[in-house]
Amino acid sequence: ADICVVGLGYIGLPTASMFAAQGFDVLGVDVSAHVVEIVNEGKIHIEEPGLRTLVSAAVKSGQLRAARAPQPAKTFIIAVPTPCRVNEKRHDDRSSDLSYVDSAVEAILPVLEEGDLVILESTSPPKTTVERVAKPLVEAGFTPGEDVFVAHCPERVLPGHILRELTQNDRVIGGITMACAQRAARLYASVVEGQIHQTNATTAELVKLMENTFRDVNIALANELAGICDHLDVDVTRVIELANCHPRVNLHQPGPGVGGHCLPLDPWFVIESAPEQARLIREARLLNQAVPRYLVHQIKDTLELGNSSSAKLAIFGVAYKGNVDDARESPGRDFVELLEGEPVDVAVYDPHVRHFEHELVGLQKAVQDADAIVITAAHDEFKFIDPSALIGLMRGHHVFDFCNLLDAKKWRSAGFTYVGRGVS
Ligand code: SAJ
Repeated sequence: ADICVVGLGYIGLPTASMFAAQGFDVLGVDVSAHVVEIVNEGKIHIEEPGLRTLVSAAVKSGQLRAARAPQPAKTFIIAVPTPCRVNEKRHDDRSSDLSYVDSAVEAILPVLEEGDLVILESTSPPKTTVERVAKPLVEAGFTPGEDVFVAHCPERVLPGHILRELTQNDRVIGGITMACAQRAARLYASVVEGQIHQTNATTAELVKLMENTFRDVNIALANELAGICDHLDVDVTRVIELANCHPRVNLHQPGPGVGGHCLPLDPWFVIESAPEQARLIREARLLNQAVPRYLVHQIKDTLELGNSSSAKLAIFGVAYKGNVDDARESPGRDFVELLEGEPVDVAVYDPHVRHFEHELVGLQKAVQDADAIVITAAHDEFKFIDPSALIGLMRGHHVFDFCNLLDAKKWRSAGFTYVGRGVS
């Protein structure tokens, strides 16, 4: 094959099919027999707009096929998960788990030949490319930059827009040596329309991590501001709107917490690599992590929920953000888990999510006899709900709009007590 992509998940499969669509002969590798079978049938196992058509065309044309182990190829692209787990010793700390990267490198080594290029696309802690990719190759007798080429090219696409962003975004390419960066840059230049920036591997790792850390720290600032506004009885939305009229200010939006597979994890890779230096990043991460707990308290205080009284809450939205179907690492999930320890009945409604541990119910059933509606994901559908059609079904009349998504006036005039995020 021209290219062997190891890991056929949210990044690997779109990447493999993009190269295949450009005429490369691509082999996709996954340890899961199920994934290999599905892809070979021209189908997909993940949701992403446009991906089904692309994969099906690539498989039909013979440019893309899947297997469970790598085969000889000129280029290997590693796109495996790099999870971050709660530290056993310090529970408010997390540590990276690079075992999938290690196994990918181990699987590639037996088929690696002189002149080949190995690229790590997975988001990784600083120095991973040097220590976990290049080093094993050196130990196997290769000399990176001379007889093999090693680079880090982090993916930077937004779920829901992956196919467009794969080709249009700029790419940062970090080589173990300059020759490595140049080799990888040539490959991406043939499929990417955005600019290609070359640097060294550790810089590229930190660039990717800091993009998401920038977002996380800024959201923490917005979440802190929401708390300040609660305290001062000022409307946070108005503060942000007016402050952002300044040409050099861009306050982010507060919300029910920060979810997804990137923002809640990537800052930990930076913290882990420089714990003494990364103090603000750590503080911001812990602040964002604590938001659901703070808001559950706010609900309990407002509804005057003691240990003896009980209530029914309708949680709207357990996806990690608006208009996606992905409920892993989501603030809504944190709310459901936190409320499990309270004397409340929880009903979950989400028009996008299909798989969730807690039972998912329809809108009517969720609000039936409920005391409050709690918005924890900014799905567009919620904006079109008619509050006057719901209030009669409910026992109470509270709405906690933690995404500041709803039209407060409309809900108030329908008889609801509206509480927004940093807006009371
Ligand atoms: N959020 C806020 N307030 C905001 C913006 C977002 O509370 O002002 C919350 C969202 O509701 C969500 C979380 O942050 O819970 C993350 O959402 P997101 O849209 O910021 O990011 P992701 O995780 O979907 O994708 C990010 C993107 N990174 C950046 O925009 C810098 C994407 O480009 C990356 O490729 C992706 O992470 C990744 O894979 O690293």
